[in-house]
Amino acid sequence: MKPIYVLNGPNLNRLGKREPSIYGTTTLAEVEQICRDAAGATPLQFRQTNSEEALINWVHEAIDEGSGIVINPAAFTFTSIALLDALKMFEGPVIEFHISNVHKREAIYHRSYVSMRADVVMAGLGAGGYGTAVRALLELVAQRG
Ligand code: DHK
Repeated sequence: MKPIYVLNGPNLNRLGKREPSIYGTTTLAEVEQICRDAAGATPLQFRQTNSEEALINWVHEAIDEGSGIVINPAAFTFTSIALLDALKMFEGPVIEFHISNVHKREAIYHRSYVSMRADVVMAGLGAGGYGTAVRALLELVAQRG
């Protein structure tokens, strides 16, 4: 089976220390382990970057080599048409994931470009929700055969 991709955007490398009242104290390394436990035997590419170019290049890689994407684009969610355009070329299932409930936060976090392509949007489950997102993605991939 082609790998699933879990892609993370800017500032998420600071998880654990970053605004714990919003993002909790789980580190990115712990998030990766949560995803790998949820994926089981399914191959998984787990990445994080503060660079828009790198994130877009990983979506391009997934277009050729991946079966599904869970993406937390972080701030690029609300700014990047380029990322949306890249995701539009991906044919597999896409889950947009946010640790916090962005709709409960400041207005700058309310309008997502990524949601224009995402099949599913998850927000507010906390860092543990990454496991739920990976399991949901595996189901979508299986449904699509
Ligand atoms: C993470 C960020 O960095 C913010 O820019 C988003 C998202 C929310 C999160 O909840 O995972 O607004």
